[in-house]
Amino acid sequence: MPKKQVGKWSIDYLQILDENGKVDEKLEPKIDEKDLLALYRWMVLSREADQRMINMQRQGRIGTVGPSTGQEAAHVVPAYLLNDKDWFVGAFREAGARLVRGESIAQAFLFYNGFEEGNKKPEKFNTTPINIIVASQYLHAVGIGYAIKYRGEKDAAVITFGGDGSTSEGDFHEALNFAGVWQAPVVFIVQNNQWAISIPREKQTHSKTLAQKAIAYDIPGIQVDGNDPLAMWVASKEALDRAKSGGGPTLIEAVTYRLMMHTTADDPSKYRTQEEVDGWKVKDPLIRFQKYLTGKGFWDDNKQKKLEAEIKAEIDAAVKEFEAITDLPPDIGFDHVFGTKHAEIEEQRQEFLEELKKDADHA
Ligand SMILES: Cc1ncc(C[n+]2csc(CCOP(=O)(O)OP(=O)(O)O)c2C)c(N)n1
Ligand SMILES: [Mg+2]
Repeated sequence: MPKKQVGKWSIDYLQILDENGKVDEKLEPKIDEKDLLALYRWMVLSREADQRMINMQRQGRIGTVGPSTGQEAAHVVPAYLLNDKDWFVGAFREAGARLVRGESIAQAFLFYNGFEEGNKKPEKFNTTPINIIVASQYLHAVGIGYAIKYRGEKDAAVITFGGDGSTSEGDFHEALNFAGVWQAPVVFIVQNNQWAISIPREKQTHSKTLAQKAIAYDIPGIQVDGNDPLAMWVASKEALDRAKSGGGPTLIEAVTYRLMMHTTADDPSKYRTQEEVDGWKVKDPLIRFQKYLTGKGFWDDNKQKKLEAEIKAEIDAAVKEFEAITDLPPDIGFDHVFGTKHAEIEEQRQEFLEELKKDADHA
């Protein structure tokens, strides 16, 4: 008996605004000037806050930080498209998206200084805290998506984020599988920034794309230029609309690049070349977005200078606000390990406090 073909699959790639700021007019979405300028502002704010946090870490004024510089389009744009009923279930490299979702810069400083208090969410938004456990957020997202569907909530969906490395975790596949089975309203966005600490994308998987992982679960998957805000707008909007109209989940692979270190605790020059980094710098989402806005007559040098001054003042104020918080005891982290007191944790707390005292006595 001859073999029969049971299916045929392919993966599309979407780019609308290229790295030179040239737009494909046939694909260009209609976005109001107000929204375009707001998006650009969030992206610049995210970049500048990132840079300030790196400086502060180097000065010993803040703890370890994982910068999202270079990835702003991939996470700011989808977050901007969410409404108050939607859920944002992030990982740890979506700083700009969290600002869009109402978290303050001072709060981010607090979090990166080791205080769980920085994870307090604005009441207005459905947002889960920063999640460092690679890929586990996808399962939370599917659970929330399932609940939205079960309760019959209207006009609500979940957007969840992870990295290229997260796609090698079982949690990622379990989440995609059940999102497919349940047709849960979940948009999975994988920020493929080419590296998982020192592991390059090529060593992560033999697959040509990460988007094609969707095929196994029979859900739509698309590869998008993640440094192109217009392509991220179109792909995210389409996926959210599908989720909200009963069409189930989508997987978006946002192809981008981590321009800075994994966290301030590592040195990327040990595992990647400057040529590679330089090759991606010209694809920076902020540069091409600025060119696009200028071409539309919405932007000029004066506006840029004014914005930079405004943002610097905003971040300066956040630093002041953060550094004025001096009443959080250094051992407060131990309060949050379990809901109730735990003998072993209390022992560790005592040990920690004794070490601190020794340090202070030697100072
Ligand atoms: C379950 C788990 N394993 C390992 C780690 C340590 N770790 C933190 S980030 C990271 C790499 C993640 O890479 P990727 O998913 O590409 O995200 P990126 O850091 O590039 O944004 C690893 C291995 C962790 N936090 N959780
Ligand atoms: Mg990565």
